[in-house]
Order: sequence, then C-alpha cells, then structure tokens
Amino acid sequence: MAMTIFTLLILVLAAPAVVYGAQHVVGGSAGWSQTTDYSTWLAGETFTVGDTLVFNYDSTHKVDEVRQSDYTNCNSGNAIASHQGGSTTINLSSPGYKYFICPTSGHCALGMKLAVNVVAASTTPSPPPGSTTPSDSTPPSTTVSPPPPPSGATIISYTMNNMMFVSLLVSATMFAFMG
Ligand SMILES: [Cu+2]
Repeated sequence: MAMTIFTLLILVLAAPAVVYGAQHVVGGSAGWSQTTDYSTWLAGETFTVGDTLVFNYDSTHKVDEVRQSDYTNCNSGNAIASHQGGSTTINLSSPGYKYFICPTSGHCALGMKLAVNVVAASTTPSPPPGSTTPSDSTPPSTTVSPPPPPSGATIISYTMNNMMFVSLLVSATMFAFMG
C-alpha cells in the first residue's frame, strides 16, 4: 500500500514537467518593467514549443504581441494581441519569433520590448534528470581496485593442512587412551 502511494506521488510530481512545458517568467523577479535588461535575461533562456511566458507587471504597463516591424519601430497601434491586468501568460504554441512591447508611451523606446525565438520541441526525449553518460559509469581503473583475494588453491591447501593436523591430534588422543 505504501509503495502504491509512493508510486502515485512520483507520477503526480513528474507529470507537470512532462505534460506542460517550462514556464519563463519574463525578466525574472524584476518582471516586465522598464528597468529589466531583457538581453541579459534572454541569454539564460531557451524557449521550446509548449513552454509559457509569464509577464508580471504593475498598472503602468501592458503587454502587446506585435509583428517584427512594429517591434523594431515601437509601433503599438497594430498589435496582434493586447494584454493587461498585471499578470499575463502567453502559450508558445508554435515555433518562430514572437515579439512583445509595452504600449505605454515611451516605454518600448526605453527598452521595454522582448523578442523570443521559440524552437520546435525535440523529437527525442531528453534523458531523465540525474542520469549520467556511459563514460561516467565505467568502473574505476585497476590501480585503485583492492588486491585480489588469496587464490583457491591456497585456501584448499590451508584447509587440508588443518584437517590433517586435527586427524593426527584425534588419532594421537585415541592411541593415548587405548594405549
Ligand atoms: Cu511599460
């Protein structure tokens, strides 16, 4: 029973990572703001189809998904989608670039713009966490292995000597009583 519960717990814990993609909080703890350096934040992120982008921001900002030209020119009048309310989750459902700007006057020009490159999900599953490459699991070299145990012949010879000694002792005792 305990084993079943444990197995179910493992499945429940493992399922979100398999079914849903990674969640990328834009700008990290700084969020979607004018002070965030997005090129620095992007350097540590890889976006795969199935992942989500989460924008956290205050009421002075919004999130507009725009075309590349509007991203480049900070043109907010032509958004593909416009979001507000302080927390916006964007599903990265297809590969390719996605462009986001803040439509508040002046914010995009000051750097509040984000372009993410979404790559197709890999067809081969990634190795489970904690697994190692085969080269890491090879046994240690012979120089650190313990010395070999005594050979079988030595053990048998030792046992035979003991047995002979014991039988000699038994014989001697028997002869002593008989004599
Ligand atoms: Cu803004």
